[in-house]
Amino acid sequence: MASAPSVRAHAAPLAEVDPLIASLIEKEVERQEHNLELIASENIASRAVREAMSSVLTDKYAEGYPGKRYYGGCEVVDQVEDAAIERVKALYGCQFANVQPHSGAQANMAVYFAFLEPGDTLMAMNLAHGGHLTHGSPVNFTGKMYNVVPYGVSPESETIDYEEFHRLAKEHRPKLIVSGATAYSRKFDFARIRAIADEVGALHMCDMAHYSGLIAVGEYPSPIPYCDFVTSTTHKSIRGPRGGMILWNDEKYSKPINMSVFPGIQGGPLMHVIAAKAVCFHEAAQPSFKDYQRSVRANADALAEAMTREGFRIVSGGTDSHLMLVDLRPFGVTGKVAQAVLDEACITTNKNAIPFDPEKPFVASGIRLGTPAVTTRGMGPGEMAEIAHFIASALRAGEGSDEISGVRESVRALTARFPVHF
Ligand code: DSN
Repeated sequence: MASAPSVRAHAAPLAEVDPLIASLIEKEVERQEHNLELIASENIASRAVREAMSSVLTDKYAEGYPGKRYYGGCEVVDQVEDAAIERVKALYGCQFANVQPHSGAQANMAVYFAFLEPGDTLMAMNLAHGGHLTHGSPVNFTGKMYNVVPYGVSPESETIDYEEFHRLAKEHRPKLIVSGATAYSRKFDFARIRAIADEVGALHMCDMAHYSGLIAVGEYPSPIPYCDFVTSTTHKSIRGPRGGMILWNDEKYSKPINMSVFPGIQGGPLMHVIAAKAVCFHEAAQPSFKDYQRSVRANADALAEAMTREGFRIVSGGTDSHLMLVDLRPFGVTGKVAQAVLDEACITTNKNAIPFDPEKPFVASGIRLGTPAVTTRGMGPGEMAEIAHFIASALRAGEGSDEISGVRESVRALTARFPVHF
């Protein structure tokens, strides 16, 4: 018997139903193929992760937690969420996990709402020195709700000034200290921060979003043993779907954290995304993921060295992670101009303030570069040297010049050798 017309329409492919959106997705596929993706917070999720994300699990309401839902029919999604929780606990060696936060910002919000009252003191890295919006920026809810004490780097070493950190903690006695950053390439001394937190009676949360892939395989120090709570996104170096998570070890935190996520700040969990998180954690437990993260690190060192040879200054002189901040002042361009010029050359970066930046944040004196996405494509140190040369050539050429089209052709030739989507 033929299907009813409405059922047939429901099964029609995207290109037939919505040619505009289908063609825009196709254009984004093309852009990703031809561009060099150097934004440190981006990566390329696997086909398996994307399949889970586009699955029928998007249809299911499952407010609550496995075994304690507010909806019927959750027997399958319970197993999905349990798998994600068990896998992430094994990956990071922790006792408890909540995989429902829709984003890193919501993971952070859930912890803050669980343990802080409005007006409490929160100490976190200054956004201008590498922190994150949700670490106390005045334009974010954290800056509006809490008494924020920012810590930063020393002007000489451009690494965290722990003596000043210690002094600030003793003076302000924060209720919560946040470690982790979005534009800090060096290692955090989590043990030292734990000791300071203990001395002043503070809780310690690490937002490991940027470093989570490296941490999963021991290529960056783990904050887990030194923190009350660890938050993360799942789409940066860990290479999963866009989303967040919270990890912890002490059972007394389980109820406040879980209640804070749901019903505190979220309703129904995104079960298709949680399934994709489970796939990501499975992939991250494979030996090949360790090889991948080692290459991410090696490529970051190679890129930093090659950029230095090309005449750029790398903030703090190098990197211990997947990212670096590049001071553009030796080239006489701002971050804003550099980002636009590099876009023209099909090199995707983001302008970024450098510590003690004389420019406004929207202009900035630097760009931030990261190696997770180009490493996923299979590029190695040789390609990092080529990329540094392309960046230097593009910035010397300037916007709208003939030379830029030459760089763009070279970028296209390089990206054609390393396809993204097979
Ligand atoms: N916006 C992210 C980044 O680019 O680092 C942080 O959430």
